[in-house]
Amino acid sequence: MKKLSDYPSEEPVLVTCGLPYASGEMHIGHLRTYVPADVFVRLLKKMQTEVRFVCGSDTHGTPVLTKAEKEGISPKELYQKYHQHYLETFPKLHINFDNYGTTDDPENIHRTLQIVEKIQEKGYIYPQKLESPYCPNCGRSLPDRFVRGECPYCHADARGDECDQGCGRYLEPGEILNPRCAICGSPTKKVERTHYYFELTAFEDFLREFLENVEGTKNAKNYALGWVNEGLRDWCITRDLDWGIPFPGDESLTLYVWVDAPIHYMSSTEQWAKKIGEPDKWEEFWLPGNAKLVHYIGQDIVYHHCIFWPSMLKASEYNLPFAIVASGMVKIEGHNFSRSRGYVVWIQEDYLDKGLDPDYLRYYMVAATSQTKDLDFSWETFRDKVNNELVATFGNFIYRALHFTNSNFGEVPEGVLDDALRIQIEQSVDAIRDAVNQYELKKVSDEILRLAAVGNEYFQANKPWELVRNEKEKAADILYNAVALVKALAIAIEPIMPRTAEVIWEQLGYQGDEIHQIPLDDALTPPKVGTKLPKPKPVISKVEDDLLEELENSFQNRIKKAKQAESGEPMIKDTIEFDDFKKLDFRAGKILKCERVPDTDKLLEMEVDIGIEKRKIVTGLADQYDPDDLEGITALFLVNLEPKKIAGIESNGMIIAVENKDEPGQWVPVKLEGVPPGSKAA
Ligand code: B3M
Ligand code: ZN
Repeated sequence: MKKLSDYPSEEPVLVTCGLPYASGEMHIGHLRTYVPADVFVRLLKKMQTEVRFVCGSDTHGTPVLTKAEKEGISPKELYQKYHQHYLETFPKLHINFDNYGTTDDPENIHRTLQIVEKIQEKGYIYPQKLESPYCPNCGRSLPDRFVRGECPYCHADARGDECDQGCGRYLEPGEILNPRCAICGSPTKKVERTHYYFELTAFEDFLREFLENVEGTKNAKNYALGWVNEGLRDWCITRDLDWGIPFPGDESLTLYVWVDAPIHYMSSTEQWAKKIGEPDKWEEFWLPGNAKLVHYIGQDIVYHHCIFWPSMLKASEYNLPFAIVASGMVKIEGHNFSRSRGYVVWIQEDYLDKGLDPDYLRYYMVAATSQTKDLDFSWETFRDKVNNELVATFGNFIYRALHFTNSNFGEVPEGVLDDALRIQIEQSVDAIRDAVNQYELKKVSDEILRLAAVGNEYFQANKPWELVRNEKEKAADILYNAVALVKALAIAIEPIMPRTAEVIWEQLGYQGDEIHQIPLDDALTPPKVGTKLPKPKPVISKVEDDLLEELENSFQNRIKKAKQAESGEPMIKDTIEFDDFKKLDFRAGKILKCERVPDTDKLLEMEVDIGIEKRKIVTGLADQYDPDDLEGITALFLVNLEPKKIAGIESNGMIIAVENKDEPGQWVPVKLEGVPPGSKAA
């Protein structure tokens, strides 16, 4: 049963987010979890609950190793590069962690070893022989993502440790059917060696009880209970790999990445505690006691967080998760998310670099759909959310109210808060609190929009623009109420759109960055009469059609390119903008002289009169034209191409088309006889 007394919470709360693998750039799939988690943290602060927010880069395991091999660098170099990228990109989206470390940090290695040793001591780890895949061609053993095959449960194509395209189950080493090497595609052989298992089966009863009581979203709890009821298997926690944390007991083996990754939630808290000069403070969260641990994760890692992780914590006698919030996945224009097929939106390249406001994307990620549903991203729906909700409803009310008040009074005018409006604001504050308790943040954005619509109606119904002419006092009262609503809206939107809230706060005559500390309950206190109001500007701007078209085009181009790459067809280069095309300077030039370049098959050297000057231009057309055919004719040249040395001669332009000898004045393209269509120019 859901207790509505969870938040605001007396006990401190620690919020964590699933750690991104430091093996690629941030994309919109990541934001499905990080944005709601950050919004949740800001909401708890608004509810005056003590809250900390930690995360870090996941640096071990085969995701990092396979990518490093592809890029030809060491796994450490690889993760450092992407770790830096995450460190820089999160703040750009106003996602502010109290600490963001890595799983390769000394604190994490230390904490992992402590936990594993504790579990060993308690007798829950045992050795067992295991037959696992080995590639005779590559000469290596194939843990996790190094192997692909068929899921033994649903028969979908799967990777070694996870049925990523089908039922989503975690797969034990050696379990996958028809395994083949993910690098070279060869069928695999089996090799036998001793591995170490965590006795998960001993935790079934514990897990059943834990899952009955854990808070968060139903999807996490119900999936996990289903798996426990199907019966668990013991968990192999070692891998035959030389990247990761060595297993204490047989250092030739490495701990499975899913052992040390969640432990970073703990070591990241330790890093934060050290940073603030209170090194023991992490224990307040992690020793069994009064703190609440809330894990925000993607729905694809429920097994790891609801089965492995609580069992590890239980076995090592740490605090247990209070809530697990699992978000639905992201689709792109109706397609499953896929980097390789181009169904991806990169945060830096496709969003920030286009000059789009991060707050709009935050709003979209929260408002598009409920927490546990799949979110189908498209630029079209993004534009609709911004233009119809943020601009037409929210921004419109804020601007109208502040603009009208500023130009008629220049300050917060005298008035009394209307009872009906106060009830509306109270209703919003309650709804927001309920939404937090249900981990359903879309209800927060829905509620804010509802309140903004109330504002628009209030303004429209009371016609302050008429009152101001001969009933100025009445006008003042209406605008006092409108400004009170603006204040409530600024406070309520801050967790979702922190930067926009700062701007509104300034327009209300306050210090912008103070908005982050203003409690939710202050939404019920109107601003002080007489507060000077600066001249406002609209706080949200529309996504224009041109930009939408540009975003759509670059998305479609990426998909096209991915398709071409997959089919092995030659690729068409990126579309060039018309403005770029206009930079090309084409001019007619008379070929005064033309002769073969000695010792070459194809090259002709021409002296060309382009009107302003004479130039030397080299072209590779000797197999198409006799020098005599060209001498004396006028052709079309690109004349602002940078000079290039060809066979030791500097060429200053490029021939594009020649005049038709038989019909002077008609241009014909440069003849390319015998050249197959689609052949690329150098
Ligand atoms: N690094 C990313 C994922 O599978 C993985 C999360 C670890 S959370 C402890 O989504
Ligand atoms: Zn499956």
